[in-house]
Amino acid sequence: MTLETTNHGRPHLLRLLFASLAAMLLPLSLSSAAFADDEDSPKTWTVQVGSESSDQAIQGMSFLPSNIYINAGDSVKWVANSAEIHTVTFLAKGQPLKPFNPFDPKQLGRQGGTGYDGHSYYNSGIMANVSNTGFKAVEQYSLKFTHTGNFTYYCIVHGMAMKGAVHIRAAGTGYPFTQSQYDRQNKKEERKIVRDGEKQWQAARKQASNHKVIAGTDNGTAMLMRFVHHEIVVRLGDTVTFVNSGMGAPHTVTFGHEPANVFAPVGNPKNFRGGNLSSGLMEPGSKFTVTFNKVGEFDYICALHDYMGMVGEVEVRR
Ligand SMILES: [Cu+2]
Repeated sequence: MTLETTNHGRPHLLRLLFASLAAMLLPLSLSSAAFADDEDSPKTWTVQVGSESSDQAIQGMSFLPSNIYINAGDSVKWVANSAEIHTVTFLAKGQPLKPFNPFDPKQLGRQGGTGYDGHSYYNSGIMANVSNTGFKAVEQYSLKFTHTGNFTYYCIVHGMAMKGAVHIRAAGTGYPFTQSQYDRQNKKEERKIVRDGEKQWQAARKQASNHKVIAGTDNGTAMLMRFVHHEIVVRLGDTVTFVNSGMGAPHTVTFGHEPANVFAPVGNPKNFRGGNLSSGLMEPGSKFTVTFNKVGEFDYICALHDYMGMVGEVEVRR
């Protein structure tokens, strides 16, 4: 698959443009700037959904900021910030958080209105900043908040590993942070996630061999979406173990055609002679062992993350 990069860079350019415009206009508009900061006028706040390294290899399971303090009457706009899919989901009162079901339309698509009522099920649907995820993904989701209180929401793809909260106070309350303070903190968080991902990548390289492939790893926040090593060479009749050494994200090892249901295993891994073979969903900590009984070069993918570059090859020699 080719990577969709159409939108990359554009928001940044726009921000630069606005920043320079603002700098030019600033001396003329001090009074109106003060007026715009009036805490009685409703504001729209922005929360980033996910984060990633520029090559998409490292993905973050975070809402940034994870806690946002707003006033009744304000809105929150969530913006997709990664190729990895996420959701913004407020569960109904008493509704349990269940494992992600990629066939449930109530999880995949938008649910609920544009104003949060404080107790019903609201869902953004699948969010991503690219269009080749295999899902119908949206880039933005907004809700207006009129009830005061503290409301937790989840990404139902990543469950307990990825949650955030909106804290709504009475209209007119002073805000503890400005949007630019949140944004600065977000940038720090994003850099930390990339650093953590790179450390995991280095550790994976040390653990990996020609007979052991690390099929993704994560620390519950930073995820590595790569096979390590992505190219290996083995002898005819050798066995290779693929290990998901993470704690939050599932992956697959899929040779041949991508099955319609990537969650179900396909083929016999004890005797692989080319063609279709798939691990099914590899939960964190699980292994998939394949014996290669045919000479050749065999490409495989993670059916969930191939569009961000999670692909590999096994070369089998006599
Ligand atoms: Cu994967």
